[in-house]
Amino acid sequence: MPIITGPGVHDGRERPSLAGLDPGESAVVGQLVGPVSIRRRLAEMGLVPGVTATVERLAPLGDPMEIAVRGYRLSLRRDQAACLILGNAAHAVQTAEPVSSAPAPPLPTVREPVIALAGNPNAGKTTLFNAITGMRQQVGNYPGVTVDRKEGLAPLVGGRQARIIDLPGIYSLIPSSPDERIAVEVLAGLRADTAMPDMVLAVIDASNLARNLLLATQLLDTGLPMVIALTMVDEARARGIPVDADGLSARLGVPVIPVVASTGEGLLRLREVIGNARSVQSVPWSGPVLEDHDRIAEVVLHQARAAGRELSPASAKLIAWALLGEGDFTGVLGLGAIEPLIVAVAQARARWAASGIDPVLDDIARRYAWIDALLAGNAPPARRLARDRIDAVLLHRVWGPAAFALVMWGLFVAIFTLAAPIMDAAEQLVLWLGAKVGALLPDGLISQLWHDGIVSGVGGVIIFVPQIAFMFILLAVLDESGYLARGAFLLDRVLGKVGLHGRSFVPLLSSHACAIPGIMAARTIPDARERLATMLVAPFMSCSARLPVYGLLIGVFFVHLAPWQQGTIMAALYLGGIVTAGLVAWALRSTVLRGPSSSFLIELPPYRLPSLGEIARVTGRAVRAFLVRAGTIILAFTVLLWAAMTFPRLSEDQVAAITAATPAEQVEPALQQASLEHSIAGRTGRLIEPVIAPLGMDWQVGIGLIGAFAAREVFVSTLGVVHGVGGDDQDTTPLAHRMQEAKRPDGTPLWSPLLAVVTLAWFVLAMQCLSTVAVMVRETGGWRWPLIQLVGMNGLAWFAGFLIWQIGSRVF
Ligand SMILES: Nc1nc2c(ncn2[C@@H]2O[C@H](COP(=O)(O)OP(=O)(O)OP(=O)(O)O)[C@@H](O)[C@H]2O)c(=O)[nH]1
Ligand SMILES: [Mg+2]
Repeated sequence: MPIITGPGVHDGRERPSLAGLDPGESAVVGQLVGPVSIRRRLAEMGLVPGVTATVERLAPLGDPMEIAVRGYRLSLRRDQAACLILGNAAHAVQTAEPVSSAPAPPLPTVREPVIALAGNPNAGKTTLFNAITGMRQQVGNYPGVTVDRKEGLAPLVGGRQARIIDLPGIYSLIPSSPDERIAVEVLAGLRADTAMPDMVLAVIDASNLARNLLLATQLLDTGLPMVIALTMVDEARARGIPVDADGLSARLGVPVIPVVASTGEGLLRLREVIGNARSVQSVPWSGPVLEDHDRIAEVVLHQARAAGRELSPASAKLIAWALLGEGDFTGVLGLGAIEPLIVAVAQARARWAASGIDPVLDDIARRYAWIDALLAGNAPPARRLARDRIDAVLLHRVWGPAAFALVMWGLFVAIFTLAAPIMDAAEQLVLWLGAKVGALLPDGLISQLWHDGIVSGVGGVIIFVPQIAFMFILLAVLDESGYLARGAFLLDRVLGKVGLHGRSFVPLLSSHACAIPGIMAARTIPDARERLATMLVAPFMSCSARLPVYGLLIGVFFVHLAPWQQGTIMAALYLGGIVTAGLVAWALRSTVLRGPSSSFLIELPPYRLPSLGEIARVTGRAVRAFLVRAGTIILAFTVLLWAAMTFPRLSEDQVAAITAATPAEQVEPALQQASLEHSIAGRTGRLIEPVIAPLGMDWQVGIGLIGAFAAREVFVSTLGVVHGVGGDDQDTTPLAHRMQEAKRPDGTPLWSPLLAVVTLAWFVLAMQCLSTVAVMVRETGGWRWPLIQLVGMNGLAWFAGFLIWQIGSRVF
């Protein structure tokens, strides 16, 4: 279908655009040009003709740029800013005629009513969701934290309950990325996993009213019963922005309740009012485009009915919007013969073309004109707060990147140095407890399992809790402060060079905690190829499951270094993953995933003081998850591996033969070695030894590598068992010492710093996590890319290990 580009088609002459302004300069937008998807998003963000925008600063590499518009900050690339032609626009002048509405039908009583939370990204939806449902979903101060629908129950007045659905943030009802699509599909009742909402609780950020109200006008158009929760009123007050909920309610035709979800203010009122939702009868911003929308919605309803499906008028409207916005919901609907729909859409487009209407701008500009009229008079320029000035340093041309490097390096050094003393204490505690409990156990297999399997294995993993906790505390501070969006701004150019996207920053950074949420966060990337490339390289980021492995090997082989030096090695490992990810992304994007880079628009939210409660919750959740992992999967595999390393046992004849053939003082180690080799695990290790021998690894390390496929931490617990099996039951030497004493058959030490480096390289690069594979299958909709990723990453890990060992063992 042809795309109507409207009156703003570039005429070839250079016209001054926003891209040409210097920092500090302001100008009025006169016209929007360029591809329809970019024009639409710019307009949705409030950049319609007649609006004044100020260039705040350029990113250190000259691109993207940060602008201030309608009282908030937006980062966009210069080629997008070039779509904003400057000039004096004759824009529609509106009066703020009120919306006419009527009480919505009462919420259903035979079942739980379904209430969807819809609003702009970062408007506080999840904070509100958590406050009314008592759940603990992740919140964070950047747009795009929630990328999936989440359900919870909330009490209504009168003892009933409602099913509340938290959604990803949307700027408009025409989605442009997978997360936004989920939100629109839920609102339209098009998802099998979610019932059609009975009403919408629109979440509107009071400190950023104009842009948030755009979505409110669209939600009202759907006719869905609605109540508005006006969030962040505390912040609006601090900035001197008036909060006139009653005035808004009178004009918007629906109840508007001011709330501060983080403190609970206004929640009681909200619960009382939820039953009084209203739906719209007619709207004052209607124009030719909206009228055509309604006409097409009629056709959709009719088509659906013909195909034997009863749609609600709201769904039909949302589908009509999607159709006009180049989205395609007909596949989901299974509408069968959709010819009448195609005709209706084509006719509407022809009408707009004939009368010179740009469908995108016409509709959005009408809405903004109404909103501007509504806010006129009560919108003094928002007061800047002291914290708004932090960006002068953090986004500075020179200090910005320096601060970024310092923040990232500091993150890893802090994890290492702050956690070290606590870890030492934890290790002592584990050994002490192990010995105390062990003393109560009868000698024999049970005692062996306790010491070699559980204390060395699981205990060896658990002592890394402090590091995991520090990692999550620091990441939560970054999340909550608003710095992450700045990271995307600073790195967009660099990421663009390797074919990724500024928005890849958050998925990649959060993959340092765990690749699974990281891969899901890639849903906020609009372009399919950029998104896939981001997901494919995300597991190169060192996740927290690698921490115990890094920590163990650094602690054993670089123990003579100062803590800050050990922290730097740790940072280098993380950096190794990041650099590899960049190279692989670049290779993918210049071959199989070749394609243009998409647009990059991200809101830079105001800095917020991280709430201690939230940090404690995030960290608590991570530590609990780690302990649960240690107590379940790691424990189970450790025990399994212990059994595999213990059985079958040597026969008495074999023991006698070895005893006879070995000098008396070496009988004990020789027996240990022989029994391990004789076990199932030993034989399996032997089986894979030829594959890993070129990497300097022997079968004992091989057992660990196999264990790591269950969970990476199992490597540590397996080594604990490998180097502990058959030892003295009361042996309480830490794993580190036992590793240093382990020998190869020729009597040379098994572990050397070089082998440690090879193993570290393996863990940086290898894809060992089956849960990540499962998430990749879900997110990419098939097995192809996950398999390519699995084989590719492990191949790369092997090759890197091979090079390091072969070169290293010749040089040293
Ligand atoms: N001052 C203040 N901050 C709030 C309020 N509600 C939420 N926040 C903060 O605003 C930020 C965004 O909150 P979220 O609840 O994650 O926003 P969201 O709408 O779910 O965002 P997405 O999931 O990205 O769409 C977080 O830093 C919250 O702590 C509020 O009423 N007042
Ligand atoms: Mg959210």
